[in-house]
Amino acid sequence: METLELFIDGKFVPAKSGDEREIEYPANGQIHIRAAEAGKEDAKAAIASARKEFDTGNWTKTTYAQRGEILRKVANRLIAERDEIGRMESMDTGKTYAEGKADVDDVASVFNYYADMAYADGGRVVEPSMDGISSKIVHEPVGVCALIMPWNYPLLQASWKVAPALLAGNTIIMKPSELTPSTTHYLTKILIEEGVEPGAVQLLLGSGAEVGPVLTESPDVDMVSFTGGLVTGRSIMASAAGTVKRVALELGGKNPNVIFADADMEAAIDNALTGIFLDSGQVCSAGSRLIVEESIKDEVVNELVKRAANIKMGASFDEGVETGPLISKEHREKVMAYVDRAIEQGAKVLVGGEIPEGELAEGYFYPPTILGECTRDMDCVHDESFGPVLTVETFSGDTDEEKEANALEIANDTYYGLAGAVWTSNAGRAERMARAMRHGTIWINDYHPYVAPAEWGGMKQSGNGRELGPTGLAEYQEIKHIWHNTKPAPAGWFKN
Ligand code: TXE
Repeated sequence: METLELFIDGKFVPAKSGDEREIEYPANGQIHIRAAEAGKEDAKAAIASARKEFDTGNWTKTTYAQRGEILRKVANRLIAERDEIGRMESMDTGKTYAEGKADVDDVASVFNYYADMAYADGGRVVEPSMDGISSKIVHEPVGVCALIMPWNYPLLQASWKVAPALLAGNTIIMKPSELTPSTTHYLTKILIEEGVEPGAVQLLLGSGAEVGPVLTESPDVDMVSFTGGLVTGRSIMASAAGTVKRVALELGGKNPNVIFADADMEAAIDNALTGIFLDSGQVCSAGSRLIVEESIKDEVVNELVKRAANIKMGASFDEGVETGPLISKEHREKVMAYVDRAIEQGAKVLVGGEIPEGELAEGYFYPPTILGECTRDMDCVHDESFGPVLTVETFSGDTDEEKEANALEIANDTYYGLAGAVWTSNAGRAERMARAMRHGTIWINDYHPYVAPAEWGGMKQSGNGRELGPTGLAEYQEIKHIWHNTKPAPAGWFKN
């Protein structure tokens, strides 16, 4: 069985300790590949190499145009090898093969977007209105960037960080989730083959708890960009404080999906289903909190329950499968504990909630689950389950203003602020709600789409910073002001 190696100082290498980890296919729990398990010494070697390349290597001497060309070639490779890369993604995550392949398309679009940005992103000239002075703002790389990724969209989350970080001229240390190393490992090969300086890319595989602190505490690492859980995000922010690193965090969400009675009901219900059950709910922007107008609650919930019961779970490559398992046994236990607690606190399981038996019993499957009778004091409406679990709350009001105010209050009653949606045929209401909802992305009459040119990220404890779009590039740039006096003269302040 193949073992994926680390990439340190321009070479694929085993871990110094020789340790390896077995990687499971979550649909049946079988080991399908092995990966080197990096330790602290490997992390230090990766930092030293990335530092050396940044300080004295060739990568920072390349131009934006040259780096953009490399990103374009990477995008072309991804498209050309989409089926195989999609297969790797499905094997590590258990997601359906269709989703695995669709992810690769999205990844290629991110590389293409930042390839285009090579020509769009200039500095700017400042006009100081002083004779002989030229003043300009230039964009420079931040330095050595540690990029730490989660397991739900391994390659996609990597691309949101890798493409802008490399375009800006940084050197990078990638650390995918220990559960899903394959596609980031393969991306490393592609990056090098398509022209990235070998020292500009380092790859650490294995436990974040082991190598993470080495990366986040090192004075030789200038920035950490992290996507993952809130608890880990907090600890990364705290440990980066010692060296005042730049920190970008995307930490998930508890995302409200608000449906008014005047919405297009067929579209609203269908998208509510996709919003929460796509990728078995393991999506940071999952519409996990349904907030529906009281008068249409029964109609909406009955239909959702009926359709949720018919979602076909199964292994990635099986015909007709619509959703896969959860990522791991441990993660499924967390989701089950979340549902148990919800029941304890008074929620009612309307559909799902039981681990499937029969042919799915080998994998880490958990069925689409809907919890009714949820109230705002329950943990389930505030905490992220990161599984296929939808909570239902209602709003009402005697007037339109009251209804909106009530819906809004519930939608904003969360310590997260990543994404949300509003469904209504009233354009004014849609705009009012979208502006007042405190979440980084709001969909009106839609759920889930995103595009590379539009920023992505969270308010409140969903994180800080933005990925994608021009801001996603700015995250990886230092801004420098260069003041050039072409007619130097004594300042004349001190007279003696
Ligand atoms: O994530 P972790 P976990 C949420 C979701 C899930 C919870 C925990 O609610 O149930 O997070 O998931 C690395 N220093 N999201 O435990 O630990 C780790 O190796 C540096 C939301 O799987 O956050 C992996 O590469 N790095 C989310 C990455 O952090 C550390 C996606 C994410 O793992 C580290 C996934 C440390 N001390 C889960 N400890 C989203 N925002 O989309 C771990 N890591």
